[in-house]
Amino acid sequence: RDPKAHPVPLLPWQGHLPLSQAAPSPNVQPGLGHCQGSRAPQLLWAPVPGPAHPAREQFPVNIQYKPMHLNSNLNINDVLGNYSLTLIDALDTLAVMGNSSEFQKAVKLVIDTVSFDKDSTVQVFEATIRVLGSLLSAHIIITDTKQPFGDMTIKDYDNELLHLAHDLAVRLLPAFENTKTGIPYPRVNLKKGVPPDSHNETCTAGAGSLLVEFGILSRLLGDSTFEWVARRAVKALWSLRSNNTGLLGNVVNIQTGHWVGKQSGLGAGSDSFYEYLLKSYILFGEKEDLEMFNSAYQNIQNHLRRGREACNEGEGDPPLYVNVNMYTGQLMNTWIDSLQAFFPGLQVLIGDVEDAICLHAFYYAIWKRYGALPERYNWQLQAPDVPFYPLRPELVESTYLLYQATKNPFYLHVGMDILQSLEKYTKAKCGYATLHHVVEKTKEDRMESFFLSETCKYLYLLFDEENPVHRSGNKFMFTTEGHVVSVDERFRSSLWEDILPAGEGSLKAKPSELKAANFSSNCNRVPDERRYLLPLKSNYMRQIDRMVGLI
Ligand code: DMJ
Repeated sequence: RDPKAHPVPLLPWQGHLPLSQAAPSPNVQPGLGHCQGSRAPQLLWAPVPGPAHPAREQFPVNIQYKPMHLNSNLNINDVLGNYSLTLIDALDTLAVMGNSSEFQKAVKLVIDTVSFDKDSTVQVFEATIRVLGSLLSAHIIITDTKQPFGDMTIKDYDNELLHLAHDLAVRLLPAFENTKTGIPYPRVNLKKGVPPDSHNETCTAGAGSLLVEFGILSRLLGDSTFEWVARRAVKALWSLRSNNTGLLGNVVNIQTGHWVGKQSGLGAGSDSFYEYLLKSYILFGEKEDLEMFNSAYQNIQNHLRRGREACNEGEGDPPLYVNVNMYTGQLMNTWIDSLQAFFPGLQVLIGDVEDAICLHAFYYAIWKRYGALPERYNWQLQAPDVPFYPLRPELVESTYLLYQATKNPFYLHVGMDILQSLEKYTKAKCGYATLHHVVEKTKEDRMESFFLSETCKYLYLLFDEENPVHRSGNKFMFTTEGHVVSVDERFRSSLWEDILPAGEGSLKAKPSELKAANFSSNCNRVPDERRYLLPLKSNYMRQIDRMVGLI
């Protein structure tokens, strides 16, 4: 890293920053998607009793199933979509767990009951990662000639899940029309297209992390349309980065290209944008994705990372990634959010394991303090800014990937700790419930679909050493919603050169090029002799524990 890029004054960790210098936390609760919005603190409708049905969503506390058109809370409906979200999002979790009978049953239910021909307005991003991604993942599993998860084939399967995925993606396409920048509208009505009163503002993650799912669909169908629109959105966002810092903001106007939200960070509104630059490269091998990722990673290191240079050596505060102004690199606030806990996992994928260890340790300390991760934690005040925990997976995802990279049993211990807190604080009569408040441990009658598609899957895989996902000969990648897709030759050859940079369409980057610009080695592995030592030296661990008020 370039030390000049973040010159000394490191973060005034222990409350020395006068409050007047720190932007106050906005008086809104972040929504559950990537993009923030207002969010009702509690569900506003009374549960309606009814039998379980795939078109109804599960409510863990009151054991009732509700058709989703009963309420008018847009922030909830536009994620749930009234299309059996939980059932669809959980499909490949059943396969990864080797439960072929339940997988086959669930796939048949989806084929028999799910339709996207609905007057339902959904978030393009959420529909893509939760629904499109899961349908594609399940389709790939069903049609895999090797059947690595056991017999997941479906009798008389006629590509129905691929057709459903195609149908959904076509219904999302209007979001990419009539936008001057090519950056899509955030919401679309599945029957009527973009609603007339639609916002022109969207968040970076929501608009710029569609390429993995859209690219897979394009490559399976041999139709470049989907990849083309998703790639155009990524490039449009990329072209809007600051000339000064190279950073992107978190909210942009899709017509003018002006940044409405100038906060640059790794959490809500931004996270999966970076994740998908790298994962698109891993899957499709297109060099331009890697180049964008490497440059973004370097800018993140230069402007967002504070604290000492090395995780496990030297003096100073523990490394942390903060929220800064995209144009100046100046600190914008003193909170980090729970979504950012995915970042150590991404660092593992590029081989920056040492740095991943530190950030992960910080989030784990917060988990230990509350038995959950508050949606936003204020590191200056040592307290949650936004106290709910909707069963998010990011910490366990990073824990799993760090365990795979280091095989250090410490990460099994972390996983056990997370599992026990989930059992203790979130278990409800029929499922697991969102924590309304991590200190008070009050529950909300809501179980997000990513609990089954990600949180449970990563926890399961952490302890299932022999899982087919880990067996050599199999190569899988997880989408941002935790859906497994095989890293397959099929996805590395596109039939089109025209949508890729001139002359480079067929140029695939070599694995050796997968190297963030400033690394000293490509795969910065933790040496074997450290396997049974704490991944982070105990004095540094204690330093973090003190910083989050644990000791
Ligand atoms: C998931 O839907 C995905 O992981 C997304 O990229 C980020 N947020 C949620 C889970 O917290």
